Amino acid sequence: MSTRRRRLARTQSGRSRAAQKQDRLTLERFPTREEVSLARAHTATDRPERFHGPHPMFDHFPSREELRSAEARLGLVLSPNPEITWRRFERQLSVLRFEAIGKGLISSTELSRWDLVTERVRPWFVKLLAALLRSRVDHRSLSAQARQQFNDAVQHAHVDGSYQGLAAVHSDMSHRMHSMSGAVGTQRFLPWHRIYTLKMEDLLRSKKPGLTIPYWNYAEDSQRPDWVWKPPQVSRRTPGAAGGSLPSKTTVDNLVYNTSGYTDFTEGVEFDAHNQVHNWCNGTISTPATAAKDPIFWLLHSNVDRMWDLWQLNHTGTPTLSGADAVMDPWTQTAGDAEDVINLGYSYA
Ligand SMILES: [Cu+2]
Repeated sequence: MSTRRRRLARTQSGRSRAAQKQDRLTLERFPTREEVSLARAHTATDRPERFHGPHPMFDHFPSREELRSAEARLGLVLSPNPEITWRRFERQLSVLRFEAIGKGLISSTELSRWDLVTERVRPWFVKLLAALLRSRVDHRSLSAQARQQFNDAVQHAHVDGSYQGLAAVHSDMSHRMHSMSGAVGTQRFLPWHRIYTLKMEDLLRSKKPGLTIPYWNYAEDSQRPDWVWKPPQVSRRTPGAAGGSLPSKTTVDNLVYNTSGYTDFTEGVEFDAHNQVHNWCNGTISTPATAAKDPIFWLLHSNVDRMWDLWQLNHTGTPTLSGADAVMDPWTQTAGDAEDVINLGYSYA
């Protein structure tokens, strides 16, 4: 035994049992062989307190969705790496290809077609996985810590003025992003607000990597999400006291599942499941020019965007826009760019 080890052993034996226990079980550095065997001899009876303490992220067993969304918010890489996952999938495809040839389902002259499809699927598959890792969740499923993260990000963006800069875009009605600007506004409402919400999410992610804007599913959740930080000068008065209403689940389900044309759908959403909600909230968020100053705006629009995404999964139909009308100014993205959330890099849980 080296002098150093002997000194260590002597020091340890002279200390209280509790202190020794602390020492050998501290994981702040790599343990020696002796420390490990000493700790092993005791693990059965006296596991250290730290293993019984609360988990830093969960106070209950998380569902798959909770775990995924926590990972996405924290920007952790516990989830599959999209490229590696593609390679696994590709390997499986080669097995299928081999089987298909063996069973005579495809001839060797048709193999190039198979490979073409595989090549076309690849970039979309990688995007899908990345988008699943940037998933927007129901705000009710956020932990206290996740809510704090969201509010911290909003406050940081408020301190440097970037929040106000982006919120001010909504006061410029020359962007024609509502039906109150006419027929073009009706067509632009959904794609414009999709890009707008994504710009805010990008801004907040620059403050807190991994964060996403949660949605407020107001058809099934009649509480205004007042946990969201309220900037100074923003007013929130009694919900419903100045008119407006929250849509029922039946109204929203009818819009999402039983409304076939894009124009009918977007008008239904804008008037019955958006304008009324803004007004019901009662305060800064109820006036188009100031609405985005209240950060609840983003939870409301995350939900509007989610309804469109759901509709898109069940229907065909796109905004009728061309030329400058199709450009989501002041940004360069077009209505076409805004069509698919997976293409934009996020998804809804
Ligand atoms: Cu709105």
